[in-house]
Amino acid sequence: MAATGAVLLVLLAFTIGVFANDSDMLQDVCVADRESGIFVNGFPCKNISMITAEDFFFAGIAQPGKITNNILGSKVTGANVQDIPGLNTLGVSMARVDFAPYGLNPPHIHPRATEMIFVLKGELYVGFITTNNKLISKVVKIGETFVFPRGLAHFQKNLSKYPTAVIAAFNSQLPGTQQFAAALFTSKPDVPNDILAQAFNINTKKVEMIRAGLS
Ligand SMILES: *[C@@H]1O[C@H](CO)[C@@H](O)[C@H](O)[C@H]1NC(C)=O
Ligand SMILES: *[C@@H]1O[C@H](CO)[C@@H](O)[C@H](O)[C@H]1NC(C)=O
Ligand SMILES: CC(=O)N[C@H]1CO[C@H](CO)[C@@H](O)[C@@H]1O
Repeated sequence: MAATGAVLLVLLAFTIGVFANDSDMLQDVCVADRESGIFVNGFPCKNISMITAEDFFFAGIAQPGKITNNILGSKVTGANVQDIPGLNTLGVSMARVDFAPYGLNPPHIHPRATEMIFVLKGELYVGFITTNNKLISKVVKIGETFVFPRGLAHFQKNLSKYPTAVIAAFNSQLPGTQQFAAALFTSKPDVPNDILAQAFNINTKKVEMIRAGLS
């Protein structure tokens, strides 16, 4: 019985380890045809005779992103399959994050990817939290890298006196992002106040205060 359990556990770990990534490609390229109106896992392919270098090119992370959220003071600029159709089925993407003074990229997860950051400039306090609620954190500086394992809560905060930015790499064409504060307090329709009050052990007035502060 114990042996069967162990085998099942190993199989489960194996399955998660091996299959927890974007699907393998079955051809050279499958440039996303976002006008097709067909919904599949990923995007259908453009006619290969119609593809060009532009399908594989993006200049959008060459320059700092414009920071418009003054509470958080950070801006994420994606470079994923929504920006680069040639990434469809390739299982990788990037992003750039720019930080205002004391700017924060707030706690969030990427359901489909591990993330590796490279500090372009400045100094950041970064961390992730394991499923045992252990915080793994570090101050990282220009030229240094840090890894946020797939699906775990993580954040980055600008600490330095200098302009701060990171480049992020992901093992998914579209890693997806879910910010905890936004997901819980600004969803449409609302998560009921009593659910949040009970979850955070606060009263519903405080739930409404948090909601108001975020929207
Ligand atoms: C792909 O494009 C080529 C060139 O325009 C065309 O000859 C061919 O019929 C197209 N294939 C399909 C399946 O539409
Ligand atoms: C963070 O970066 C901005 C520029 O994006 C810079 O002006 C600011 O001084 C930095 N913040 C801190 C706390 O050093
Ligand atoms: C590196 C890796 O884990 N690759 C796997 C990704 O997922 C596909 C199935 O979708 C596997 O075939 C790969 O081995």
